[in-house]
Amino acid sequence: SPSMLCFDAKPYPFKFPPERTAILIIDMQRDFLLAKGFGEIQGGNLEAVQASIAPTRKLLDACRNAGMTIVHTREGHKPDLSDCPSSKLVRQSAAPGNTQHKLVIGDKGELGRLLTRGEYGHDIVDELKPLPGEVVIDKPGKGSFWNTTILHQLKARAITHLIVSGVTTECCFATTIREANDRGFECCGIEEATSGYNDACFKKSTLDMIHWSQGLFGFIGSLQPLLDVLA
Ligand code: TIU
Repeated sequence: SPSMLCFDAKPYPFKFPPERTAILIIDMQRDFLLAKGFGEIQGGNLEAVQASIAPTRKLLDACRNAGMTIVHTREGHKPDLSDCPSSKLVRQSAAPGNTQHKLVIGDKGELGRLLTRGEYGHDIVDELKPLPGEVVIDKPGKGSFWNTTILHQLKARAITHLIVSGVTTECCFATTIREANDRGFECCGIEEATSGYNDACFKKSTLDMIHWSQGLFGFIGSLQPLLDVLA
């Protein structure tokens, strides 16, 4: 059986076999993190969301050095939006009755067409740019498992455990952990390496829901104890 590492987490220490563990970096795209991107246009607090960039870089460096499987995801759509879920088309794209957002998915913003594959804003921020050989998953949904190959990519590498980071905590980070938990993966989110568009209370609620009741959806740990065991 594979060798295990262990670090402090809620609701109890997280044990994982590094060679069967992938780090997921959710949607660290310019559209969600930078000024004039989709997130800011939708009313997100950029200062709050940018807080996870530097800690996620530390986590990524440590996991690369440990030789772990690295998986990056990007939320976005084909240029004709044919892969955009109908609910999202109605509320976040130019549909009759949508008066909430001035610019919506597929519209041209200053970083290119919003959440559209191939555009500058759709790609990952420079600090976290994927290296050759790392897995990049393009996803049309909030979760990483719907309409993607991620399950096959993880199974092909015999991955059983996931360390999860990225943005936003309340949206794609939480949805992905819930999807992964239902598929049998042991998940641990890293508190400093995720952030969202709201206040600290909003983030705390999301993280508490994940580890509540003896780990309803998984574990939540802090960055430094994980860096210590990977060193
Ligand atoms: N709106 C929001 O908080 N997030 C997203 O739309 N996508 C991700 O969380 N990546």
